[in-house]
Amino acid sequence: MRKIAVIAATLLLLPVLLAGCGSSAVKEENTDKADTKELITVGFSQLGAESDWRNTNTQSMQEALGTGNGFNLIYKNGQQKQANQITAVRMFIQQGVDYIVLAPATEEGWESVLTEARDADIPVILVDRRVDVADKSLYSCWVGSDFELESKKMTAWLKAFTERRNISPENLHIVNIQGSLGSTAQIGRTRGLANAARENGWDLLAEVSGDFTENKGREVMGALLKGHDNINVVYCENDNMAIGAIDALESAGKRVGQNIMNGEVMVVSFDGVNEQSREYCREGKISCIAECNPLHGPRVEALIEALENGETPEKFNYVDEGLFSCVDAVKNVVVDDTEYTVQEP
Ligand code: GZL
Repeated sequence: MRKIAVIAATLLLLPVLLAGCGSSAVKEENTDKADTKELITVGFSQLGAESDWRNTNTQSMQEALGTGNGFNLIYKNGQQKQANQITAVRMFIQQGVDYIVLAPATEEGWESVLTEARDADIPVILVDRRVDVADKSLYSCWVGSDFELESKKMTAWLKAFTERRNISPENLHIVNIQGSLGSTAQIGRTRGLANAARENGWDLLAEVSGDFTENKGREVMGALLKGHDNINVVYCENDNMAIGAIDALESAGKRVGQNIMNGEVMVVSFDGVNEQSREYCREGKISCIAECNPLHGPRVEALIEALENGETPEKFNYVDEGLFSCVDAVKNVVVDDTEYTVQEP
């Protein structure tokens, strides 16, 4: 947008400049223009509003990229549809924004629109989930979570819990209520559980997507209970689905907790943003939450400032995240030689 502003200002001043008589008033005006820092226009394509995590992420971006911080933010909600996001990115290109920030719903199918952005000389910053493109120069940088590490922390917690309670690995009968299929968060959290189940000898009964929403989580849990009578661990790839799943479990007369050898069903989850899920964690209805940090706004602001200063930021920027639980059996876990202390939610 600033590009358009500069060209327009120059064309307006051209007659005066050509006449070789820029009056002091024009000069002062021109000087004034040079002094006022133009707002940086950012087109932000958010994937949707499916969860509390997503809404907190949106709020963080809107606060960091507000006019008070020197930004003109154009926000578009993709309603979890890639086609809507591609339309939004194309609109940003036509508008001539200074930067595009993209939170992609899924990893595949971004080459052509990101190529159009590069051809228009508009830098793209990715937030949260990733895109699967061969040419990594199609985006300047990415900020988000290591989703497989989140899963490794969760499964390390689950392994430590079974060892402290002398539960044989083969007695864990797990269902995975997955996030939106093809999203980086789902891919990493699903892979982490599948690897741990194979390595530890856990019985992974089913993997079904709840699309990161509470209603779908409730619906999927109900269907899983009809198909399996021995479920004792429900691994939910976000809090909203865990809340829906707990509702379905209790409606079916199940007790939710840690006494899984005596009929209770353990629920574990990801995010730690939703207040209801944090309350459930304090009550023990959710046994463990792997934190997923939504506050990417300040990081994106810093990345844009770096790019404005001609710097080359790190390509991949990871946020720090922990583990929440009130189950006293496990105080910390070690993953890839790093110790994570379990915190109260
Ligand atoms: C994770 C993010 C996921 C959250 C869900 O970074 O992509 O999407 O875990 C959200 O709550 O819907």
